[in-house]
Amino acid sequence: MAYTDLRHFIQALEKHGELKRIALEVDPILEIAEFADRSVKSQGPALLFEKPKGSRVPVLINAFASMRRMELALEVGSVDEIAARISEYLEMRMPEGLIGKLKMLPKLAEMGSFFPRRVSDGPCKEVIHGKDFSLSDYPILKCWPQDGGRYITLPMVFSRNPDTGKRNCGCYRMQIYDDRTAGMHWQTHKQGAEHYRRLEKAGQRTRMDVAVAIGADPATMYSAILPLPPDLDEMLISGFIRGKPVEMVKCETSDLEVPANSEIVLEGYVEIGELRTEGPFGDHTGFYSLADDYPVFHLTCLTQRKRPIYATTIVGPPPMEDFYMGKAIERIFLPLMRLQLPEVRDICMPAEGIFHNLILVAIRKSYPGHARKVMHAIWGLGQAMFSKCIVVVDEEVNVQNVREDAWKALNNIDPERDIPFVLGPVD
Ligand SMILES: Cc1cc2nc3c(=O)[nH]c(=O)nc-3n(C[C@H](O)[C@H](O)[C@H](O)COP(=O)(O)O)c2cc1C
Ligand SMILES: [Mn+2]
Repeated sequence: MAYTDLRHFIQALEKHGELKRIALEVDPILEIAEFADRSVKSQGPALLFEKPKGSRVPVLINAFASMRRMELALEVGSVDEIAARISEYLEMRMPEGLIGKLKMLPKLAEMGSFFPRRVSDGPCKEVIHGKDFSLSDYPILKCWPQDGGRYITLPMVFSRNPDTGKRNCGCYRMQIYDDRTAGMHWQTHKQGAEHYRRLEKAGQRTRMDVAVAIGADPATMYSAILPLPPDLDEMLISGFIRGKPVEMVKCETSDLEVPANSEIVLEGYVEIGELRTEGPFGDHTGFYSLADDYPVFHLTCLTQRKRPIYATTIVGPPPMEDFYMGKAIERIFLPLMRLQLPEVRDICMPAEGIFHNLILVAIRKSYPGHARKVMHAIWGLGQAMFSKCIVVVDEEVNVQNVREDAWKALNNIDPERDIPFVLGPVD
């Protein structure tokens, strides 16, 4: 049964002993992050800070920070079940004969039921602030001592492709500048940045509508980080994962839509051409990302539930919450990778490789040079383009066992012959 919203998921976490409430006053400036870091490093539960200092809004963190919690979030016994469901659809072909076609009808009907649905109202509109509102009312974290400020770290950022009209939702951190402006850290390869570039190039409009939802049912929140192809709607994929359409409601000040079950919605725009220094930020690499110029998000309206919950995360030296979110991506996307590359048996992105520094790949090798073909193919696959090192091993090596991989790979390579260097985009 699909979660209706974030609080429904919180109930489930609590029921399964996966959540701890903290009634003590804790400061969103550095303190909450420190608790969250220690908790995830010691396999602790998700944390709900009921009394963040300086705000009446509780803070949820580490809600996805273990494989068990990922399974609860996606409502599966194992994330491999989602991979299996994807494979089932991928293998679906038009069958022969009437009986065969009739048998397919239920599957096709199921597919139709994943599409997002527009509704006229929703809990995210319980309170509408058109005039008096400030980002400082929310317990937005400062995560690390040298961070440039407070950051919204787990938003769902909605925008539309100006050419196709297709919606995108991506998770891009936002640095708080003041009551109503924030940095919009969409990296140049991401869809938000692509929409911005297209508008800039068209040169007709000076503003790009952007809506930011914070906190929703977990599949919808999770869909914002999935490395989907451009123009594939994250809300459709969330519907597929939940087995229930995502209900979307129109914004007050733009034509964008946001999940009706959101906790908090920031409506606004990015001014084309306006850039401002963003960062530094203690990043998922475990190092600070340096300050750089990014677009500025201007808040024009804020809508929320009566008593919203603020969902966030911190990234830093691995493993952090994002490792578990990424591990689930690794499992869910394997069947899609195998569609292009059936010789791939398994892949592993170990925590220390922070997603883009290392991918271990086991293949069924059929010919000389096969490993090189696989490497180049992976560099050509969506966000796998960021992979700094791809290590290809034979299928009998268990890529999930990093010790075994280091041992066998290092023992058997002739570095001069076996390591090709190439140029490509980086994270
Ligand atoms: C916790 C977390 C924070 C993230 N922060 C950013 C960010 O600040 N900028 C960015 O471009 N991607 C960030 N990402 C990665 C994107 O969400 C991810 O690449 C996503 O697939 C982008 O979606 P898009 O392809 O629709 O643009 C973050 C991911 C996670 C899990
Ligand atoms: Mn996308």
